[in-house]
Amino acid sequence: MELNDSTTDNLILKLFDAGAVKFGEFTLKSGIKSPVYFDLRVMVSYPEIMKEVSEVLWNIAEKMDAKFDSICGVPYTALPIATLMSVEHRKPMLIRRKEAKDYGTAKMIEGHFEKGDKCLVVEDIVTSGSSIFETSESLVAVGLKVTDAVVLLDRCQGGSARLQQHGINTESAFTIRKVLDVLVQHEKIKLPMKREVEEFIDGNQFESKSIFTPRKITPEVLTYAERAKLCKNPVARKLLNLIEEKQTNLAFAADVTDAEEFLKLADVLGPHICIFKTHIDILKNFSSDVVTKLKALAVKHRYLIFEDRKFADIGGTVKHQYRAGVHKIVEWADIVNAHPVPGHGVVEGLKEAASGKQRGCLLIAEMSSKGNLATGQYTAAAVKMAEEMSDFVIGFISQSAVSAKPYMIHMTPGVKLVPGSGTLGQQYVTPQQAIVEKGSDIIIVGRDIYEASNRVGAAANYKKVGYQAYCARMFRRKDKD
Ligand code: 5BU
Repeated sequence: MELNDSTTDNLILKLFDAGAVKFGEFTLKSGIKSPVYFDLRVMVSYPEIMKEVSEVLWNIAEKMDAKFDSICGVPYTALPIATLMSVEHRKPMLIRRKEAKDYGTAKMIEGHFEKGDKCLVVEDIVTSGSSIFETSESLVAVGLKVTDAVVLLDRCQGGSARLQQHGINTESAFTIRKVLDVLVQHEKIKLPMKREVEEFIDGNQFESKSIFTPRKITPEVLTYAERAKLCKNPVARKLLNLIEEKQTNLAFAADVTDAEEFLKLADVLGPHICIFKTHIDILKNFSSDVVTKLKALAVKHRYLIFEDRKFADIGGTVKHQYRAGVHKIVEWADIVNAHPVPGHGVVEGLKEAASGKQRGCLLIAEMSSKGNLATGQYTAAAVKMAEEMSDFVIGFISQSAVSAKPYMIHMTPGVKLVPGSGTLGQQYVTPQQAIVEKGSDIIIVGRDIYEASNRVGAAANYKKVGYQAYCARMFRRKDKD
């Protein structure tokens, strides 16, 4: 939806003169090298340009006949533009936080709204469409509707088509092709540069099929209890059912070294958790009595025990490590996990050792620590291996829903109410980000609970926030039905 030519040309030239369009070699967020770069953040230094851009975007929304109750700018560049549109036309604005707020609230959207209200998304540039999509997802998660987005510049790389597939109609003031034409016409760039950029655009299209995270589909359309019915493995079934019954998707990482403290936590936190996750080898005073007591507490409070042993050897060795030695893990842990790096044998070895018992295994498909190698093809291979052995493999340790199979359970460590970096490379996301945005099923929380002055209060809060995030995901489903 281009505006009349002279208005568009003028605006493009003003943006060029302000330094918002640059030619050279630039590395984009995706890692791809681009011969052109738009930095529309510089607009904040040019009030007249800002005003003009906001008017242009408002006019586009009017021409689209978009009906909306509020406006939300994709953070950060589009925030001032949305603000101007809101003030000038007296339309309420909403702000989407990039990070959840302080302890306890985990609020992603600021401002007043009613469930079912329609919100117009405003953005400076659309490339893959993922920024608009993410903002829209956060709005939808709290009950808003998003059907329209207005953008200043479309890089013509397939973003609008992808958004359209998700029901978001996106209109731009002008395209990158228009920018090139105007700049050549006004002798700001030469023809070869125009050709180079055009070649880049043609060679860097985002496929409209591989839209965002298709895996989000599964967890979002079924409840935990509905998914329980689809599980072959009885441990997975039990876990999904008890999550729904106890209304908690919190796994507690019991990383304390004293057995007495460990058992105390297993008792007092019991009502708030679905899983008690152990690193049994860090206990300085381990005895078989500890696990006998832990098992009794797990029955009393109805949670499962997950020994985070991360097996990573050949099948024959992990079989012994699982059932023998001091800890005899197979005797008491409902769930264990393994690195897929040795190949199928690691799972086969564990499965043999668990024969005759109700046990489940998680594969580590992604890790929370900075610089870890479990990414891309490695993650994809982990998913394939798990799906091939789904009688014993019940899911993943991952940062997102890596499998679309409804019987696969995703557990995410590195969770805190305030996201950021921890010590020794640990990285944190919020429960909202893990469950709503990344489509995970269970949050794993350690130090934010055992280091709290009120441990039970902290666990109760995580229980509430984690389950609310799941409910927000389900609300979105109902909205779509
Ligand atoms: P924290 O205190 O909430 O950072 O504890 C996280 C727990 O999850 C801790 O027991 C780790 O060993 C475990 N963990 C993790 O943090 N990141 C991973 O990728 C995997 C496990 Br796998």
